[in-house]
Amino acid sequence: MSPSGRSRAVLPKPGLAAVSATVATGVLGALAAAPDRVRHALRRRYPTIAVTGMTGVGKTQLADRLSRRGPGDGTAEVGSAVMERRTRRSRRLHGFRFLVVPGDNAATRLGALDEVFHDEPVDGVIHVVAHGYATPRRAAGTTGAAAATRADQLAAELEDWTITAHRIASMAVRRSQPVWLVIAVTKADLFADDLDEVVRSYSPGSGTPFGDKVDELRALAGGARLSVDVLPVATGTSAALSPKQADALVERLAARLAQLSGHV
Ligand SMILES: Nc1nc2c(ncn2[C@@H]2O[C@H](COP(=O)(O)OP(=O)(O)OP(=O)(O)O)[C@@H](O)[C@H]2O)c(=O)[nH]1
Ligand SMILES: [Mg+2]
Repeated sequence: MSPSGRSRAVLPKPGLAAVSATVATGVLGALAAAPDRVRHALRRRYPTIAVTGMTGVGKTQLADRLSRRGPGDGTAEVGSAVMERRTRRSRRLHGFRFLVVPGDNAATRLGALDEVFHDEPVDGVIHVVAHGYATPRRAAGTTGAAAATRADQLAAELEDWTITAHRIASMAVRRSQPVWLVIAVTKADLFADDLDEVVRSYSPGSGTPFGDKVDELRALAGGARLSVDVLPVATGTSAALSPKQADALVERLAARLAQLSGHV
């Protein structure tokens, strides 16, 4: 067979290639190139959501689950090294774009926080906590096992929340439109029997150290500018939390995101 004959048959015309590239990029690709008015309309349909929380808490798994993506490759030991972008496509050209900020073991964390809270401020925030069940992780680039007790991890959650809450407050006061926050209490399969109590401990007005910081954030940002929800969720299952119950929690979170984004 003549090599030139073969290549002629396979290579598409340049015009065709350009058209299919445009189609493939679709609605989201158009976002970047569109004039302001169109960009606003598309952004309402596909709002951006920052996913924050300490390392090992379950951000990547939750974003994968919400975007109906399978679990990624084995990074379980060190965690995410860069900001991850995921899209959930829902009905009638609606959906969400998730920006998962890497946890505190990643060198890219500060830049990612600047990006979502300052450079291109997001429409909403999912802050992920896990009742001290964050998987201990060592800093990227170091070796040796990571060890931390649940008490350590609870303290680290609070420290991480203090930093993130400040970022959310300064974003909220600069914005003209309201910002929403969902505190996602994940790994609920690990404490399903105490779920209500745990959720309450992360809630405004609960009087816990975490709850006090939520109250401070609301006072700083102003109640009308910032809405706060606290919802349990799980990507894992256990004897106390069936796959069906875990699914229902994820769907309840997704339904709330749609409400907050004005999709329903
Ligand atoms: N039991 C249980 N384990 C979970 C759940 N969600 C995540 N995990 C586990 O927790 C570990 C950390 O999850 P990741 O999603 O990688 O955590 P992350 O917040 O992205 O962490 P960094 O990328 O380091 O910031 C993984 O081993 C997950 O399998 C859950 O709902 N239940
Ligand atoms: Mg991750």
